[in-house]
Amino acid sequence: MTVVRDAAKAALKAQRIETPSWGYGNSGTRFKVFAQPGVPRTPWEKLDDASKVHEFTGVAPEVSLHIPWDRVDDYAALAAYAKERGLELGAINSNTFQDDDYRLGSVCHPDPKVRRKAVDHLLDCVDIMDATGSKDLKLWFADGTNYPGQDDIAARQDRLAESLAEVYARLGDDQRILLEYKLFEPAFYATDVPDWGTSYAHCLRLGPKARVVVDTGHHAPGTNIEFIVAFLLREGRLGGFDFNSRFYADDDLMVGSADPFQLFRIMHEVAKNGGLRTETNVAFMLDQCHNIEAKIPAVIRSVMNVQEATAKALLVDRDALTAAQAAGDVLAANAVLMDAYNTDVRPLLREVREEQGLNPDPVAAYAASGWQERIAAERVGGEQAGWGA
Ligand code: AOS
Ligand code: ZN
Ligand code: ZN
Repeated sequence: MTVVRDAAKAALKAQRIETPSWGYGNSGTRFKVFAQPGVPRTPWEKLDDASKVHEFTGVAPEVSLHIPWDRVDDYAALAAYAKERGLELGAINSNTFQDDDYRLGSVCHPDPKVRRKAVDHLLDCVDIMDATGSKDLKLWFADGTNYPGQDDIAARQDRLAESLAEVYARLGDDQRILLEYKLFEPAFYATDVPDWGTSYAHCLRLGPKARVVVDTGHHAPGTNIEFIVAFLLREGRLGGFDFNSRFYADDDLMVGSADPFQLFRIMHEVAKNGGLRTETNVAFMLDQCHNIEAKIPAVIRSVMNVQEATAKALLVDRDALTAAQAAGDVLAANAVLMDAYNTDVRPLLREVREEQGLNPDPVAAYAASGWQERIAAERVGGEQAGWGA
């Protein structure tokens, strides 16, 4: 078991969890967004906050940006600013859902002029990636219809495929499209990329630089997300995660808060199927909004929740599991998984942090750092980061 523990510790130290710029700003649900003192007013200040999360956890060096919420004049300067703080700019998230033009969709819109505008925005996002050094363009489309008959479902797929192909052709050799799916909302009848199968089919047509991103909050209740993860990893098409929790629909609560067992099952499939290896290139991103809870501590807690699920997944006794599965011993196989899940991994993670020169308790270390008091005093007025993602 010492060997397993040591390997787990090494993997935990190597883990990278990307945090979202919009998680630091005043964002939340489509209802009231409760303003908090000291929230960032600019993308630069969002990076300052993200650097605190990395400072106290040691595993969150990347920050996803959202365009236009994080629009700046000089993206190379923003990347340099990130670098000075030990950070890197991660996925660029596009926005083809906020303008009035997008009432009937963006890349699937029946009017070619609107599709052109949407595709041009996506191409702009690739230009930004060139400047920031970001490798991933994360696409989520709010496209869909609210009423049967409103538009032609198959024609919308054709428009989507055509738009995606144009963006794909613009990608550099080491850049990727990560295509996100979402069952419903804001469209209520037929979403144009509602599930992993639709995303996967488009990615297959596009080519090897297109992969599926799994937002944990975007499924029907009861969906077996870990099956999707295992399948996509096996096909080499899992691009990454948008981690969050949901109780009912897409509500972007802290990952691991609603169903830690589900997160463990997902991380077990990730770990078992090579998803933690650098070369597999799976992006572990958070996609969350913190509306009533303090933002930076919430991001720290979320990172820790991912670490805990990962630690448990890494402690699964794989030899025992394989042996029980081969013997058809249902109860023994299930017990192997449950033993790992029921292990208290917090002492192990405290050890990992100490070995990395970190405070074993990131939440307490952040609270003691005085950063929260400082930003509350220095930053007057926070920007509205945008509609909840
Ligand atoms: C929307 O529901 C999604 O979860 C997106 O991932 C979102 O668009 C993005 O993360 C930020 O805009
Ligand atoms: Zn998402
Ligand atoms: Zn979402």
